[in-house]
Amino acid sequence: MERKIVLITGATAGFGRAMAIKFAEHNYNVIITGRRKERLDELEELIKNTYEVNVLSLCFDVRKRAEVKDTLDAIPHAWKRIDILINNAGLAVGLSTIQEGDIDDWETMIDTNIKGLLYISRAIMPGMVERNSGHIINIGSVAGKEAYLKGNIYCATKFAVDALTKSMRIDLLPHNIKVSSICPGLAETEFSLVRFKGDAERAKVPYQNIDALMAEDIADTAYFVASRPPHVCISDVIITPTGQANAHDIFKKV
Ligand code: NDP
Ligand code: 8X3
Repeated sequence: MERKIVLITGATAGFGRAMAIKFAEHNYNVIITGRRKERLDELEELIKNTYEVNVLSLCFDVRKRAEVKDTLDAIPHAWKRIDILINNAGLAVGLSTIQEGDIDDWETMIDTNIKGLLYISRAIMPGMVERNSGHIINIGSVAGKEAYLKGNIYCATKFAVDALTKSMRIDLLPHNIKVSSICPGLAETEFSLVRFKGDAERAKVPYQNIDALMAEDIADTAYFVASRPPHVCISDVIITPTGQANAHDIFKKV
């Protein structure tokens, strides 16, 4: 049987990298994307040396509309039939009250988490519609279920991901396309390092005194969601560490 193809945005770190490895382990051909070319090259090498699958690396910035379209339009024919799109690329930048927020940080989050997801999806959805088949998995967050102190714009972008997931599911319903979201809580990746702009000491704090989720937990979940039978669509998964009840309530061991 022909191998299925999964396209994972933001595969140079964290969830995206773990998901690329997980899907390769399950015999998928994987398209990996991100801005850091050396990381893409390293992951491509690792997957090709470990699994008998094909890898296509695409280095681009999801915020750049023309770059997204041109890159995805130019995918080699053999890779065009994308079965699963995982919209994972995203970030939080900064953690401050809304009245003190940095507008450049706001733009980065809105451009990446909302507009980037839309640019990618707009390029991939017509092929899925044409084939009357496909699955889109959007990575949301507990921050898209409840707002939390100083989360403001990041939360708003993840609320938008929630709304877009629901909208996609409705609009794509006649075309046999599954649309799911996975909404993680605290997970130890490069997320905090990016949020705190490279301040490694500050970035450690959220993960102290709690067994946070690991990227592999999200990869397992994504593969579970993707591997249900054709008549089953998992709409939404909220996944947190056992020590976290929701976006606000985190139990730290002392
Ligand atoms: P990481 O920082 O470890 O990974 C983020 C990935 O997104 C990287 O591969 C990065 O690649 C990519 N990315 C960021 N900006 C762009 C861009 N402009 N263009 C292309 N790729 C980009 O974070 P996580 O793995 O934790 O985050 C993945 C997703 O999960 C995000 O959407 C995040 O909001 C969400 N999330 C994270 C949680 C957590 O606690 N970790 C919890 C809930 C949700 P590169 O820099 O190479 O471009
Ligand atoms: C990332 C989880 O709670 O840090 O989306 O916003 S949180």
